[in-house]
Order: sequence, then C-alpha cells, then structure tokens
Amino acid sequence: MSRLIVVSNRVSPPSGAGEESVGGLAMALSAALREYSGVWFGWSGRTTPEFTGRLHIEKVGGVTAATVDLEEIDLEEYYNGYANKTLWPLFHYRVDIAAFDRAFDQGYRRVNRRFAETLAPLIQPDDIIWVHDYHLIPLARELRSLGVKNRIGFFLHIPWPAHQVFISLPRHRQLVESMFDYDLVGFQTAEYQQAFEEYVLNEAAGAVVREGQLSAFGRTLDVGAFPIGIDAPEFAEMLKTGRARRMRDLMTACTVFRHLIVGVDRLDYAKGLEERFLGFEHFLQQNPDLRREVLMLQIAPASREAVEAYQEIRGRLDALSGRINGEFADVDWAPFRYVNKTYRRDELAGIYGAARVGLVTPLRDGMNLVAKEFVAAQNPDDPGVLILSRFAGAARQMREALLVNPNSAEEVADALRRALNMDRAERIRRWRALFDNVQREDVAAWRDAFVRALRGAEELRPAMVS
Ligand code: GDG
Repeated sequence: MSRLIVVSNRVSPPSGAGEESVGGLAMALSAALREYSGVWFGWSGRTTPEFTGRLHIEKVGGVTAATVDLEEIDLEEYYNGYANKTLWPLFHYRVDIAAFDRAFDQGYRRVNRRFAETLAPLIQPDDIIWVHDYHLIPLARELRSLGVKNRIGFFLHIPWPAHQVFISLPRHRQLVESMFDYDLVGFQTAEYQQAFEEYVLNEAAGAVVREGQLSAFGRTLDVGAFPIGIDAPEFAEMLKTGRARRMRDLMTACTVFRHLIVGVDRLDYAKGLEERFLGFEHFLQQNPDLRREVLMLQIAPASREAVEAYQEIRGRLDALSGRINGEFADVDWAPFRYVNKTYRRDELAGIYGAARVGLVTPLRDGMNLVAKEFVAAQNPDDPGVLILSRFAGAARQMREALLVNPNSAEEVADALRRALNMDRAERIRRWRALFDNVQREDVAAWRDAFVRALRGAEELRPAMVS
C-alpha cells in the first residue's frame, strides 16, 4: 500500500489541544496527519553552520517526522527572504513592500534543491508526495531532476493573485513552469484557480485540455479548488474540555452586561488589523448608545519577527490601540483589549464561545481558519455573528456571514452595529447554515479530496508507514 509523504517548510506534528504552534498550515496538517499515518518532511527549525543533509527521524502521535537543519544564510534568503519578503507580500497584493532581490531567489532555489536531495532517498516507488505552500513551489522540479517519478501534488495555502499582480514578480514564468512538474496543483478557491489559468493561457501560451486540466511548457497539469477546513470533530471535543469551559466562563464573567467582539490573528499586515482597529474606532464614534455595551478583544501573537514589515506593523498597532482606549475609556471601563500573547487552542475555543461577534477582516487571505473555528465554537441556542472580509477565501463558502470590505471603516462599523442588534432567530438561521458548511467541508474532506485527486481514480486508503 502506498504511503503519503507530506512536505512543508516547518514540521509540527500533532501534540494535542495544548499545542501552541500558531498558523493555519500547521493546524491543518497536524489534523490531516493525525488520521493518516504518514511521513512529514521539512525543516527542523534549527540552523547549523554548514548544511549536512542529516535527517532527524522522530515518531510523534502516529506521524513520522523527518526533518533537516538549514544554514543561517538559508533562513535569511529562503524563509525570511524569498518566501516572506517576496512571495508572501506579492501574493497578498502588497507589491509595494515585496522585495525583489536576486540573492533571495538563489537562496530559495538552493533550499528547494537541498530539500529534494535529502528527501529523494526516502521515497519508495509507490509513495505519493504532497507538497505544501509557497516556500516549496519548485520542489517537484528538483525532485524530477533527481529522477523521482512518483505522483507529486502541490497545495497553495495562500491566494493566487490576479494576473497583473503576479507578473510583477521577476522571473514569474520560471516559477510557473516549475509548477508543471507536479501532477496536481490545488488552490483554496475557484477564483485563485481561475487566476492561475488566466496566467497560463495568457503568458505561457497554454491551453485548457479539459475542465481541470491545463497544458503548457510541453506538459499537462491537473488543477482544482480544494477549500481547506478545520478538524471539526476534534474542535467539538475540545469545546467540552474543562479548560475551554473555564475560559468561556471567565470571559463571560468579565464581560457581564457587555458583548464580546473577538479577533484572533497572527500579527500580519495581510490580516487587516490596522483597518479593523480603525473600523472599531469608527463604530465607537458613531454609536454612543452602544459604546458601553461592548468589549473588543484582539489576540495577535507575534509572527515572523525577523521581517521588518512585521516589526513596523506591531508599532503602529500598539499606538492605535492606545489611542482608542485613550479616546473612549472611562475610570470604570475600557472598550479595547489588545494582547500579543499566544493562547492554548482549547482556551481560544472557550474565548470564541463567549463572543457575540467574531471579527475576521483580512485584506487578503487564502482561506482563514479562524472564521471556521469561531462558527464551530458557538452555542447553537444563542450563537454569535461572524463578520467576514470579502477578501478571505472563506467568504466563498460562508455566504451567511456579514460580508464586509475590510478597507472601509464605515462598512466594518455598520456590520458591528447590525451584528449587535441582530435578533436571535436571524443569528440562529445564519449560524446553522455556516455551521453545516464548517462540519461538512472540514479538514478530512479537504485531505481526502486532494489525495483522491492526486492518486487519480485509485480508492483512497489510509497510508501506512513501514
Ligand atoms: C495560512 C493562510 C489559510 C492564532 N492565534 C493563536 C492560534 N492561532 C491559530 C488559529 C488558526 C491559525 O492559527 C491561523 O490560521 P489562518 O487560516 O487564520 O491563517 P494563516 O496562519 O495565515 O494560515 C490561510 C491557512 O494557511 C490554512 O490553509 O486558511 O489563509 O494564510 O488555527 O486558531 N493558535 C494558538 N494560539 C494563538 O494565540 N494555539
């Protein structure tokens, strides 16, 4: 029986609800691999003075983790450089802050080659390989050059940008050409898939062979939309834990007579935190009658602190949150709590459960799992309201949320007012539809659909590790 080999930049095997690894990809892959015994390959998180290619193999929670150390310069040029200073901003429409540096490009290719060289000896003839995210786009090309013939799939967790934005990337054609070494490329939404197809047709003289199959560069490639979800059964179990309940009760107690508005995001400019804070400020200005009835809690654990754009946004958010409280707080009351701590997942579940409004307003987001976690945590008899950005991939599935343009403080403020005034019947009706979707299109459905498509028509069976 064939094994599933998952490859991503970082490897963080499942370790339960207390796990503090922040980020959608880590959450989704831990959940997917928890069911599926498989091999998870990637960077160990450690650096060594010289690259050795030595593998560290560890078995954690039913998953074999195979990791490799990188050099400091790799981290600078590949991870902090090409991945997070070039591709991440560009794919989130921030061409203005994307860095185009030849050294980053070279580092990116070098690390992809190093990954391929370390991984190739582990691969058995009928394994299937599933590569994740923008850090590793050229990995299949490197594996093929080493003679790997296995089926290899790629899933992009972030948006695929519109044609005009994508072509701002120097050597964009080379990057897309390398994608044609995969058998299957998956996107979060049909919109991103279409943007990719548009590029292939217009810039690479490609053609649509049939729906979901493209040809270009003398090869054919299957493409599809596979919207990622949360681990719905695990989340439901987590809500029943003592910690989740205690956190919900604590939050309910400290917001007595007030409604909790909650946001939870990695501290990232793509998450629209500044715009969200301004939207909340506008809401307070426009709604003196509701001011004392709300408390907004924004949890934003720091991320990618080595990248300057992340240090800058942190400073701006500190100033803005201080200004909002300075403007509106009273001796016995403050409207805003902004915390940079990382919480346990079960505690987050409790916090979502106590909230009347989930405010999820990224400027661009591949999917956004927080929106789905918020919905999963609601009390069916008295659910909260989800306010969701139109520019999150999740907006495609979550039509019953209050959809907003995150750039507009007015729209955010109006949606907040509407959510707070929404009667229980409408809240239940909207939540029911959202919840059904979160349950149905969960992480297991995502994994199975992708693996099935990658295997072709072959029956899906859990992979075994020898
Ligand atoms: C990428 C794409 C796509 C947040 N704070 C804490 C914490 N988190 C967890 C959340 C959620 C995850 O991190 C964030 O997931 P998102 O999906 O919102 O965003 P990205 O990290 O940007 O993920 C995204 C995703 O990949 C999956 O494909 O949806 O569009 O950008 O699970 O709960 N977790 C803990 N403590 C925190 O303080 N433990």
